[in-house]
Amino acid sequence: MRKKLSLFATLCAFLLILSSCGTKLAAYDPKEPLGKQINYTITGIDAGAGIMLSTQKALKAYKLDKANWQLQTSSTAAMTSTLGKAIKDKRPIVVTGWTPHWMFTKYNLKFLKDPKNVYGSAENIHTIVRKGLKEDKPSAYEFLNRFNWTKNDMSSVMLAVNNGESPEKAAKKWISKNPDKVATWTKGIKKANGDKIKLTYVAWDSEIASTNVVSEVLKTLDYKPTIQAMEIQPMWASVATNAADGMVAAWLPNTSGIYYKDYKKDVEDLGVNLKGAKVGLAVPTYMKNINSIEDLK
Ligand code: PBE
Repeated sequence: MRKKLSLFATLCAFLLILSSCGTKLAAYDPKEPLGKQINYTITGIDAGAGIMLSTQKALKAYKLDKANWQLQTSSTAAMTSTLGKAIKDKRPIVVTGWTPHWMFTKYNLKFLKDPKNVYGSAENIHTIVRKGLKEDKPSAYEFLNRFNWTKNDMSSVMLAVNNGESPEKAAKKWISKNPDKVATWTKGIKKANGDKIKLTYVAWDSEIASTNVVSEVLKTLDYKPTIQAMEIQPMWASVATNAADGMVAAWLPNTSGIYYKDYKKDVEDLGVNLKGAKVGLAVPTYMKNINSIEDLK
């Protein structure tokens, strides 16, 4: 009798787990309203990121806030992990997405149309340095001024890191495979005799890639670079107050726009280092009937 009872209990527990998993892991159902299926939640990243501020604006502009939609703060790593798991089970999900990023290489994702243009159209990534760098470290200044690469370049470094390579090694490998491009950045520049230089960045995958490549190139110019990850606002402040020499992580005009506005008079903008980046809300392509932010309602 006891044995039978415990067997029964085990069976019940098993069924309970199964059924609770069942409701949690339901695949995307195009016939049901999307909000209900994902708890009216957009999966976001770190709080200060421009894409988070833009998404808050989008919630208002499209009146999604009135329909109980919310933006969940987390981190890039948590967001991409949640995204990967959802895609594995073909579950519905809406994320804050951007390119270049390996999520668009690894998964079939689409940006949602943004008819109210809250996220702006194409963005460029700028290099920002501290005032006085030109006089103090002319070689670094000249290289940073020349530094520019493509979405494909950046994606290939990001993908290598995502596949388990250390950012430093991935950057070194990319440099050794692209000698011509690197030469256009460094040709004729005087070596620096072990001068220290400090770059700051935010640990978004895109900026991990660019900052490590720039740091490795600085080493070939005989600099001793240090790179330090921080949150977005301190990153801008570090360059504005001369605590850091520069950064390559300014997404403009929209995504980093509010920080640019606050700090532009205290920094020097060296212009675009990558053209045609993009920011918005993204969903897996199997969510066929969701194509615009308007469709979330
Ligand atoms: N991002 C990646 C950043 C800029 C680079 C889109 C997550 C943001 O501020 O949103």
